[in-house]
Amino acid sequence: MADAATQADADEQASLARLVSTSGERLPNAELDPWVAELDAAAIAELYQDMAVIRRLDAEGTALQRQGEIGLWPPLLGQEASQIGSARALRGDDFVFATYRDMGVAWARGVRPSDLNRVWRGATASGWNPYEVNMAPLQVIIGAQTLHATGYALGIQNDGADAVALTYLGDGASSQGDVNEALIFAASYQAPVVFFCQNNHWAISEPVGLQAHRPIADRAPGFGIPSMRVDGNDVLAVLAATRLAVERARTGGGPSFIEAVTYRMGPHTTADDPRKYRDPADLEIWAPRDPLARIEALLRGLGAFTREFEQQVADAADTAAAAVRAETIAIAQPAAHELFEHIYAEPHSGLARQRAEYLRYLAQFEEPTESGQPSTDGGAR
Ligand SMILES: Cc1ncc(C[n+]2csc(CCOP(=O)(O)OP(=O)(O)O)c2C)c(N)n1
Ligand SMILES: [Mg+2]
Repeated sequence: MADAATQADADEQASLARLVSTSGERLPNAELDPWVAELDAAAIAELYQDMAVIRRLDAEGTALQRQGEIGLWPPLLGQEASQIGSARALRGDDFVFATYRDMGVAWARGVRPSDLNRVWRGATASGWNPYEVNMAPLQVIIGAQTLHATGYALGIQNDGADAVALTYLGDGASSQGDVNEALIFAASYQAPVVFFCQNNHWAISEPVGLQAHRPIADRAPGFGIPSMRVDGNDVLAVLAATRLAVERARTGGGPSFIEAVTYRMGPHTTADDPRKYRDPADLEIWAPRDPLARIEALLRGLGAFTREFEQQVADAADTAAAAVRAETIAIAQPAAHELFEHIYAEPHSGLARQRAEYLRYLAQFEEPTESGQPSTDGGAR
């Protein structure tokens, strides 16, 4: 990094709310401490295990893509604390609207990891029933999910319920019109929604500094929404900040915005090669800020990172990885006509025509059957 960039990085790090240092020291923070006061070593160990399991599932995702079992994988490496700390702040009846990179959030909500891969394998448009886990399908249209979350939060408000909507967005998404509209509506109606921005410093190949000449968190007060900037690699700080924001929303205090400052250690997706646009020295700066290493150090200090615990974590990661692999490989390709199902709630003639045309088209490529006619099941396999 050039001197100016090194200074900017140091200033940014110094500006973040943090509860655990990179060497595992528990740091005091008057605003955040009360929100994690009840966490004992066992609870912190659970957060660690979650992070270790999703790191392993993430590596498995990349491997499955490289082996041709899924079409694409967007790695979350480096963002484990942001995803686990925020998702673990929620109640079961809260509702999550997240993005393609948020496999760790889905894990924390109880989504089966292979259900994500049903989408990445091209077998379905939505891998799970959103109402079973209170989490919408992962959104690929940048920023769209923030509007869904605000709309859902308005519904909660209308019902007089005390659930909260939590939506995830990236640093790049913060420039999107949808996100700005979602913020305006959330503020106007004081909707119970929390905006959780994972600033991982990149929007594909564009560095965050290009679009954010000030911290992204600073934008929210302009909408009348309180915001906080936390160390996104510190799972305790993320958990505390999200609990604070969720409680505010739950008790009628309206929306909040959290900027979790983290770093995308891998490529944008398996279709990207970051060596083309980023200095590998950046990774050396971020590696010592690893979200797992600091919690391991904290737990060691508490005498809780025992050999048995290490083995338990390794077993949990192995089990999850083996399951996602076996289940993903077993996902069958659906029949082509299924593409036309679940698009509209009710059938209509335009859709029926397209479906018939598509099946006729596919039928040209099929071997004739005994009757001499190609089968028209759309190639179910
Ligand atoms: C509306 C829209 N525009 C453009 C894209 C292409 N696109 C995919 S990912 C991405 C960058 C998003 O960056 P960020 O919001 O920081 O999220 P990250 O990938 O870093 O998690 C873009 C522009 C898209 N998917 N949707
Ligand atoms: Mg980003």
